[in-house]
Amino acid sequence: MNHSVPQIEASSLPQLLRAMPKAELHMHIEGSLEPELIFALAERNSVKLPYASVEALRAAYAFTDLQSFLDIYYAGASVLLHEQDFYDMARAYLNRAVADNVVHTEIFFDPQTHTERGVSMETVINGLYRACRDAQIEQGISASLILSFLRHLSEESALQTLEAALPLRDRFIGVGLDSSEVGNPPEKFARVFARSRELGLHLVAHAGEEGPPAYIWGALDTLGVERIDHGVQSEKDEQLMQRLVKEQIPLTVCPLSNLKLCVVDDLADHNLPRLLKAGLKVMINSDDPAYFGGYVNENYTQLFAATGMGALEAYQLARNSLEASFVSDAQKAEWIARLDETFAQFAAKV
Ligand code: ES4
Ligand code: ZN
Repeated sequence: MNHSVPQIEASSLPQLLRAMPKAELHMHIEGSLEPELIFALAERNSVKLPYASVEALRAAYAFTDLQSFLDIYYAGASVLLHEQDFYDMARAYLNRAVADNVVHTEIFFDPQTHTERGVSMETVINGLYRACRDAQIEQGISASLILSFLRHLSEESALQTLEAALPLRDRFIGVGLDSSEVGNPPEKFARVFARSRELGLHLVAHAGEEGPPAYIWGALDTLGVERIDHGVQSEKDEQLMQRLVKEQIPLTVCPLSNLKLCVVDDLADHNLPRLLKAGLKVMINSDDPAYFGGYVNENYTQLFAATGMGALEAYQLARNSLEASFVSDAQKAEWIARLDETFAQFAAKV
C-alpha cells in the first residue's frame, strides 16, 4: 500500500498537504459561517445580535467543551432566514474548500436549527443545493448534502424532520446525528435511522467525540452507520479498535475541533497518528471551520507540524478520505489516480 508513495522532502510537506486532492466528509455548513458573514446577514435581515461587533463575537469563541460551543453556534445560525442566505453561506465554504484542493465534500446541515425558527425546509435545502450545483459547474468541486438530526431533541422531532424533507429526497444523500452527545445515546434514534435506511439514504453519526465507546458500538449495531464522525474515544476499547480495523469503518476525525473543545489538551497528543498506525481508516476534516481556527488544510498543516507525521501519512489520510466518500468506485479511482500523480510530481521536484 505505502510502497507506491515516493520519497518527498520534508520542506515540501506544507505545499504537498495543500496540493493533494482530498475529500472533506465532516463539516457542518452552519459552522462555516464566519463572524463577518454573520454580521452582514444580521444587517441584511434586520436580526439583532447579542454582540456589538465582529471582534466581540470572535472573542466569545473560547470554548471549554462541546456544549459551550453549541450555544454560540446555534445563536450564530439565527441570522439565516432566506434561501439566498443559505446559498451565500455554502458558496463561501465551497470557495475555501476549492482553495484547499478539496475535490469532494459531504456537507452536514441541521434543518431543525432553522425549521424551529420558522424557516421552511425548502428554503434551507434549496439554497444549499443550488450552491453545491453552481460550485460544481463553475469550480469543478463535487458537493453533496447530509441531513443531520439534532440529538438533544426528541426522536419524534427527527422523524417529523425526515418526513418534511422527503419531497426533496433527491437533494441529499444521507442522514447524520449531531449536537449534544453525552446523555443522548444512538439508541434514542433507532427508528428514524431504520426509516432512513428503508429510504436508501446513507447513514452516519457522531459518536465518541465526548461520549463513551458504548456510543460507537450503538451507532454501528443499533443505527447501522457506515461511518463514525469523530470516534476518537475508540482508543479506550481494544475490542472496538479491532472491529474498526477489521471492518475498515471510517472515522471522520477533526483535530482542531478536538483541540478547541478540549477533547485533547495539546495537538501534539492527538491520537490520530496512533489510530492511523493501528490500521483504522481515519482522515482529517474541519468540523466547524469558522469556529475552530481553520479550514481543512489548516487542520492538516497544524496536526502534521505538531505530531511530526510525514508524506506517507499524508498519502494515506488523503486516500482514506476519498475511499470513505459516498461516490462511485469509478469516481474514487479517478481521484486516487490524481492523488498518485500529485505525489509523483512532488517526488520529481527533489
Ligand atoms: C458539532 Cl463539533 C460538533 N459536535 C457535535 N455536533 C455538532 N454540530 C456542529 N458541530
Ligand atoms: Zn461534527
